[in-house]
Amino acid sequence: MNAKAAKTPTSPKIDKAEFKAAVINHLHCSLGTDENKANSHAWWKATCAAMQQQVLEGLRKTQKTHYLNDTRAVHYFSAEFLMGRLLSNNLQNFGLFEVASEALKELGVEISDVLEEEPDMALGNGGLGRLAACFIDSLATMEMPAIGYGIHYEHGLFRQEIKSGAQIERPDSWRDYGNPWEICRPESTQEISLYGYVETKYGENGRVVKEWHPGSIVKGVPWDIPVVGYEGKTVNVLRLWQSEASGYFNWDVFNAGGYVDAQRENVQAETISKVLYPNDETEAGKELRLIQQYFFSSCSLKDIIRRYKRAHGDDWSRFADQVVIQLNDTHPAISIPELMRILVDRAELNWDDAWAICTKVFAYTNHTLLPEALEKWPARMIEKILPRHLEIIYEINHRFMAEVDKQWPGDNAMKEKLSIIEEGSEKMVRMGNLSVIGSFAVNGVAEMHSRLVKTTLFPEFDELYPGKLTNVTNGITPRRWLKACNPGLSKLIDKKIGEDWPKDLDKLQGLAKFAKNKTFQKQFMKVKLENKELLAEEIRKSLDIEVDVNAIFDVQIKRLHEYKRQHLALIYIMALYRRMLENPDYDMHPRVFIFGAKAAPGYKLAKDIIFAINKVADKINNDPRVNEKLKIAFLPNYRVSLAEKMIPAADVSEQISTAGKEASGTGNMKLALNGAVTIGTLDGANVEIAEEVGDDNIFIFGLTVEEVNERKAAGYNPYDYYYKDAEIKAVLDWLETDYFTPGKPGALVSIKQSLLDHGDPYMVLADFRAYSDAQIKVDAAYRDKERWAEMAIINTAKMGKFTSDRSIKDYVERVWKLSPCKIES
Ligand code: 6GP
Repeated sequence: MNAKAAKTPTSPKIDKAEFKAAVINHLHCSLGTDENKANSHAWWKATCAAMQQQVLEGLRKTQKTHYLNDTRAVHYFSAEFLMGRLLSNNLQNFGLFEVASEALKELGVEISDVLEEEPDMALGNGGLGRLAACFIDSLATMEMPAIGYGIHYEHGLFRQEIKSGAQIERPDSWRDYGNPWEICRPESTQEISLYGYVETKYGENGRVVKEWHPGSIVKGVPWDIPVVGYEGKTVNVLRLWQSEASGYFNWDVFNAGGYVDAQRENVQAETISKVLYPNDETEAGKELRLIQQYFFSSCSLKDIIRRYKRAHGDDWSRFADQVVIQLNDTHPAISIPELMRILVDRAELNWDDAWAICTKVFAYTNHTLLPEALEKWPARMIEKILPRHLEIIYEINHRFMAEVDKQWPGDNAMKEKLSIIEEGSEKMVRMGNLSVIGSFAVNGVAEMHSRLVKTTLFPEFDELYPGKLTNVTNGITPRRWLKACNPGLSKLIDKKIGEDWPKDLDKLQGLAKFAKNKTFQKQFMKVKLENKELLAEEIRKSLDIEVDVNAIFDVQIKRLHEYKRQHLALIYIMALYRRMLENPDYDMHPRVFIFGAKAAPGYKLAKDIIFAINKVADKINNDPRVNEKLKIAFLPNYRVSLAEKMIPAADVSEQISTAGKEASGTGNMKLALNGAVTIGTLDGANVEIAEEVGDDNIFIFGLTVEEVNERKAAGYNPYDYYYKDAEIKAVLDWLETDYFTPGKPGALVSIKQSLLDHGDPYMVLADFRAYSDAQIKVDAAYRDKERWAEMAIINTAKMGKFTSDRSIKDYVERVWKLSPCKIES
């Protein structure tokens, strides 16, 4: 047996010959092809099937053990799970990567080609969705009873094409050729109700009984995706709901005059799980989105209750001991009134008992302070879709207002502020307030963000509920984000400090003592160079651009958003270009600025910034006066599998959001873990990264959150910078010409307008000079090869804190109060 497989006692007992036989068997018996005819896609499917055999065995054992032990479990409710590809990850986590690789080699197939066949499971937009994926990996690795609940979108995040510099969205059809990992469980189908009306009746002892007569009923069919923990002991489940029409037609509604609604909604049942909303950090306000949220919340709650009842019947007294639900942002917040409805209307608990259960079950994570991302739903819309829930929300609010009055007697302004209901021309339901009131714990995602949640977003709630608001700093799984994506560096680390680090990332500290060691520096930087060569090849294939692997690879990868300030980097690139044109001997180390970013389809300025980056790139890349030293590569369709290629090759990590705007960031952690040095503001988790690596190993620049607020309060005027800084003026004016868009002057003007006429809301101009100075320091540091190698090594060595295992440990100990459950092999 392979040495690695043998080291993990509970990993499946399968060797190369058996793996090979399994692959061949699936080629023959599942796919109806053979070794001579099979294309890469067939090899991929057969390899997945061989792997899935092992995975399902682990899943069966895990589920049985959890059932027999009647374990308390966490239920992670998230509208997004940005999983990426699973084959490489599952092989790694099972300790079967080498086995599979050698087995395939003997069959004449390269595993790397097979892995490339897998479509990304892109059921998320960005940080929030990828965090959920890292968390379920850590939960399984740490042997925690846990289940992820979400939506089985038919189309995940759109595929981005770049045509003449502009973003075009194409549908993502990740399941067109089937998904070998998922298992449909029709026996666990749930039904959910929508629309209709509420009838008030009087039951025994004059008890008021509310009966919801729904206008339509939709089926939720669960698809289970196994989640393999590292070393393959626990295999948990991600359960994703797909909507289907139930065939139910409500004659009550028909008779009450709702014929059209009843029919239409019935037809629309299947559209509920059709597509992921592509908006990152903006609430959509669309009816279908609210329905999606309710759909997966209700299906998941009913699934939890079904499982609970199997063990405990109608005895609700232990529900909160067995069940904890984490709300990933407010997207599943409708779960709170839904659980109240089930407990009060269906289980006939009295309100106080039901509320006591509810507020012991839910915990809520806030992921952003941006006002446009704080969800609010028109009360009218909720009333139409979920009439009973609106009543329940009002009742929750009514009782809560009494609590507020106790704390701040007669203070109506306070009531207005804390109310779940926002009064105005249109009554709105504030999902954030509902989440805080209905949860026993609320957390932000980095120290600084959590402090701002307490002091600026929810200060009164912090006073009312001392201790409820807390911090859990985000993390990333080192299995995917180092071990699997960067095999060169992983092997070097294994040799230097042993193989335990993927499960105990603090072990990386052991590398710090080699940071000044010349031999280790060379080895470390050799791996980096090899990774840069691979990325250079990718850039050549995808963009037909040649890049110098000795140049600094400066990487900015994240959703495109003004607050993330890709346009700050763009303006700096243009300034560099000018400097080089004015002074052909301008002294700088060659640099390649590499971008990856999707813009929300309706976010005009974000799309304009993508367009501008590509237009500036065209010009510079083809200008022989500068293109030996300066290149720009915007890689289209940024996604998890592309990140896995870009991150290992990065020298510099751009984390340049306006202070106070990026809740945490997780790309910053991934890049630093792979030896990239950060240039960044004191924002989100950058602050904690700086604490870990020390000031000498990071380039911090720009206004602090306090300074940003002071400038704003004092009346920030971007024109001051425009008129005082000749370089800023020249660059912004350049945007108005047709230099980058020949024959089309003004094609890039919206960026200038946003930075001047629209007040530069994210203080790009205020931070420009500091950013430029920091970049000059980066350049100087890079030229000192030993200094740079030392910095890169220290970055890798000091990332222990940012494993998602640590985040999960924080949640488990401080919020969820869970215990691990060992799975015997
Ligand atoms: C993101 C935050 O912007 C990012 O800073 C953080 O690292 C990530 O969540 C994980 O916590 N927020 C979102 O993606 C979002 O949609 C509503 O927030």
